[in-house]
Amino acid sequence: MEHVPTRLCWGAGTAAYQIEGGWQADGKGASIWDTFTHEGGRVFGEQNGDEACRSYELWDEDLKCIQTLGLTHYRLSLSWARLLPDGNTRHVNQKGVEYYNKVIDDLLACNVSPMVTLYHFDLPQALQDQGGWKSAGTATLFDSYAKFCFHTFGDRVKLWITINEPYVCAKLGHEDGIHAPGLKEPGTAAYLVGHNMLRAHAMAWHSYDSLYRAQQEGAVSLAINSDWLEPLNAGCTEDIAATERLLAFTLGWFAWPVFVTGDYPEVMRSAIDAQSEKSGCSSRLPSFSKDEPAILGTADFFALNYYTSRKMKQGGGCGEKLCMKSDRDAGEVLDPSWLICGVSWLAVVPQGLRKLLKYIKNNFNNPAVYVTENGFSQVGPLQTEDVQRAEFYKDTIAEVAKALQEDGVNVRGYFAWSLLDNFEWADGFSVRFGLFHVDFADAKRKRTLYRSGREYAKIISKNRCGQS
Ligand code: PNW
Repeated sequence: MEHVPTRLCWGAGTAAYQIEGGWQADGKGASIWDTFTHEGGRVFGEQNGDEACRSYELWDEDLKCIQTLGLTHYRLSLSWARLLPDGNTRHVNQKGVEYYNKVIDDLLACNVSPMVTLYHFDLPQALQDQGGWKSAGTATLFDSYAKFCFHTFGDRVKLWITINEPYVCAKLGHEDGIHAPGLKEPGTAAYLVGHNMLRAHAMAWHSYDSLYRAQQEGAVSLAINSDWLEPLNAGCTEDIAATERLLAFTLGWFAWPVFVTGDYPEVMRSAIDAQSEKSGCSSRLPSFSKDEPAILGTADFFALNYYTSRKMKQGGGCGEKLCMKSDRDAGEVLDPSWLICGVSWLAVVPQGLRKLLKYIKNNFNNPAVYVTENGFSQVGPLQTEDVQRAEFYKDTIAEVAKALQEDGVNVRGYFAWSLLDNFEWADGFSVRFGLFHVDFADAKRKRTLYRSGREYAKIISKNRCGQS
C-alpha cells in the first residue's frame, strides 16, 4: 500500500553531533561526545564528529536535500553547547543562535516545518564535569536551556522533542559505557540518569505549558525508543513474562510515568527491588518527589523511535553481580527469518512497527503518535542503488498505513532516519543510515541521493496533502 489517504507529516531526521561538525567553530563549547571521541579507543576507526557532514557550514546543501525529497517536516536537534557553551544561560553564543535561526527560517521559507529536539546525546562537557545526568541539578539546567530555546525559537517551532531516547543515553552511556560519557556503572547509574532525564523532561514540559503554550501553540514530547517484543513461544508463561518485563524496562520505563501513572511500571520496580534485596542493597530505582512538577501528562503526543523487533525468553542475567541484565531477566532472540541489515542489531521487521503502534494505542490512552525515527542501515561497499532499503521504506510505510486505517492508531507523522549518512555514534562513519549518501573523503561532503531516497520522495509526493 503506497497511498496513505490522510494528512500525515512526512519527515526525515538528523542530530547535531552526527552532522554539524564545526565542533569548535564560532565559540561552541565542547560536548561529552567531543570528549568521548577524542579520548581514543571508543569509536570505530578512531573517528569523531569534528567535521562530520559539515552541516554547520553546508546547511544550504542540506536544505536542497530536504527539498529534493519533498519533506513536509525536518527533524533536527540543537547543540546545547553551541548555544550555551558552559551549559548555563549566563553566556549565550550568539553565533549559535544565528545558525539555528537561519536553519529554521530557511525551512519555513520552503514550507517545511521544523521538529526540534533539544537534547540528542550531546551534553555540554561543562555539565558532565558537574556530575552530568547523574546529578539532580542537571535537570534544572536542562529546564533553563529549554526555556531559552522556547523563548528564542518557539515563535516558529511548533513541534518540540525535549530528550531523544533517554533509554539509550542511560543504558549505553552509563551502564554499558559504549556511548558518551562512557561510564560503566552497571545496575545503578542508568536508573539514576533515566530518572533525572524524566525530571528534566517534565520540568521543561511544565515550563512550556505555563509560559509559552498560550502564545506559541506548539506541542512538546520526548522521543522514546523501543523494539517490538513477542514471546519466543507464544504459549510459554515464562516467555510471556519475560516479554512483559523487557517491555516495562524499555518502552514502559519512560512511557508509563509520562502517559499512565506518573511512576515506573510496577513490574520494573519489583524486579529491581527483588534483585537489590538479594544482594542486600537498597533499591536502585529512584522515586519521584511529590514536591516536584508531576511527570504524568507531560507529553502532548507520543514520539516513537522504532527500528527492530525481538523474540523473548526468560534468563540472561550477568551472574552474581548487580546489573540491568539481571534485573530484567529476559533474553533476546532473533527470528531466523528476519533479514539483518547493516548493523548487527537491526533485524528488518516492518510489521513490528504496526504491532507496536497498536500496543501504544491500547496501553497509553490512544495518543497522537509521530514515528520520529525509523530506518535501515548499510555497511561495507557503497550501494547507491539500495534496493533493499527502498523496499524496507515501502513495506514499513505500508504497515504504518495499516495501523492508521485498520487499527485506528492516531498516527500523525513518519520521520525516516536519516536525511544524511552521518556519524553513527560508536560505529563512526562505517554505518550509513542516509537517504542521501555523503562522501566523507570529499571536502565539500558531496551529497548524493540514494535510490531509497528517490523512492521515499515518490511516496511523499503521492501522499502530500492536497495532492492525492
Ligand atoms: C538512535 N542500539 O540511536 C538515535 O536516535 C540516532 O541518533 C541513531 O543514529 C539511530 O538510532 C540509529 O542507530 C540508537 O545500539 C543507537 O540499539 C543505538 C542503538 C539504538 C538506537
